[in-house]
Amino acid sequence: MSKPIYVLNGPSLNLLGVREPHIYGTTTLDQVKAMCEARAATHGTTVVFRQSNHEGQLVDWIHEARADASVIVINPAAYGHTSIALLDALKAAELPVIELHLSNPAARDDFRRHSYVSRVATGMITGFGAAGYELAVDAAVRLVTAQA
Ligand code: CA2
Repeated sequence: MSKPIYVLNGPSLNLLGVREPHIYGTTTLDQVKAMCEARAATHGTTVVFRQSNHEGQLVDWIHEARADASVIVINPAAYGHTSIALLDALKAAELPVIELHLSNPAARDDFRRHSYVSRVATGMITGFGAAGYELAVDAAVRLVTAQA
C-alpha cells in the first residue's frame, strides 16, 4: 500500500479518555493514534490521523484524502447523524470508506440510529471501543489488498 490510510475523527473525540469513560473508555486519542500507527506498521503501511471539532475542516481533509489516501476510516462522531456535507464529500472522494464508532450507536438513543455516513460506507465497525481502530486499520488493508 503506497498511500496512507486516513483516520479522521469528529467533534469532541479530543476528549477521549478524559470524559465519559463509562461510554467511550479510558484510552486517550493520542493513544488511539499510536495504536493505529503501530497496527499500520505491521502491515507495512502508514496512517494520517486527525481530529477536528469543525465540519468544514473534516470536509477539507476528505477532499485531501481523495488524492492522497488509499482508504478513509472515519469516526464522524455526532456529524455522522447530521451532516450531508460529510456525506457529499465522502461520495466525491471515490475511496473505500470505513465508518467507525467506539460505542454501538444503534443500542443508544433513537437519534443515533441514523447515519448519513453509512450511505457511502463500505463497512462499519461499532461497539469495540478503542480496539475498533485497530480492527479498522486491518479492514482497510484488506479492502485495498482485495482491490489490487
Ligand atoms: O461511539 C462513537 O464513537 C460516537 O461516534 C461518539 C460520538 C457520538 O455522537 C456518536 O453517536 C457515537 C460522540 C463523541 C464525543 O466524544 C467524547 C469522548 C469522550 C468524552 C465525551 C465525548
